Amino acid sequence: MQTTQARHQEYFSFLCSVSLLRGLPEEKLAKIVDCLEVDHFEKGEHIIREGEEGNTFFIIAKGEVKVTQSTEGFAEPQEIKTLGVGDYFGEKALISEDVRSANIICNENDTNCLVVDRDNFNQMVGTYEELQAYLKEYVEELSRSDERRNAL
Ligand code: WNU
Repeated sequence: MQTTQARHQEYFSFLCSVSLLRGLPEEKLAKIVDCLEVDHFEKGEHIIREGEEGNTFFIIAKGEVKVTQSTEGFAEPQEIKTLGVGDYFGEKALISEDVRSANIICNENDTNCLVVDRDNFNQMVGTYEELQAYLKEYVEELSRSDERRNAL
């Protein structure tokens, strides 16, 4: 069995490699590791459903997910992109204080996500202005690309 300390070290090194978090002080990253949960998913499982309320932010530690969205003129949600290790999702509902704006579906068996709840997300982002500004900008860009794509 892996010790708590080894697990801590493993996720700490992983978070250091996540580009979004570059610039956060080490003690901050260590705190995030302390309040992380790890969730496992199998191919085809919904991790996030469009229209649902959401209070969590995810970072992919292993595997792959796809992003789909209901689109005008199509019966089925349309695939927008795939995300892999080191990518993250779920920030939009937290930042825009809105429901989930797309589906996130597991695209590979044994996908692992690190999950941060709203309080910890706010602590992680809130105390770091550059990160907050970057995400806010990114979320606005997502809303514009949703419109261009005629997302419902
Ligand atoms: C997109 N439109 C919308 C992605 C992940 C992180 C960043 C892009 Cl900074 P949520 C559904 C999630 C949403 C986003 C993610 O899906 N998403 C998109 C789009 O074109 N959402 N509306 N592309 S991947 C991605 C940028 O994280 O957050 O909480 O749940 O609405």
